[in-house]
Amino acid sequence: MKSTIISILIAIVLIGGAVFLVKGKNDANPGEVKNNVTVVDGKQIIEIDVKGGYSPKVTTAKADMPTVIKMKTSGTFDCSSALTIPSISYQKNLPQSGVTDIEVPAQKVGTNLQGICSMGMYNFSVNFI
Ligand SMILES: [Cu+2]
Repeated sequence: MKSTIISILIAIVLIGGAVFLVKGKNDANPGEVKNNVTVVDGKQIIEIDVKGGYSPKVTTAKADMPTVIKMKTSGTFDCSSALTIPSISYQKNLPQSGVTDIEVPAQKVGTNLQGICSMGMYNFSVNFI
């Protein structure tokens, strides 16, 4: 009888642990919306994490404003560090760790700026509204 109760308790703990793990994974979803746009001295700063892809994948930013995209790498050894932004003729290999500023001239309303890795595997976009 006592061992039955103990095994039920163990089962509850295991299920609880599994639920916790799954929930934790969802919280780290790179597609999640997060506040990565700030305005400093009339310049718009967009921060994007680069590692195994780009995060966040979609950013909404203000049009008609000079913009800097800060690409942040940290131990990034995959091809997401080989970045291309075709619409502004940008192409660069980002350092394995560090922050790279990309100057983007003011964009028109409705512009969708796309960044892609050298192989076209990973991408991100900035919608200017
Ligand atoms: Cu790639």
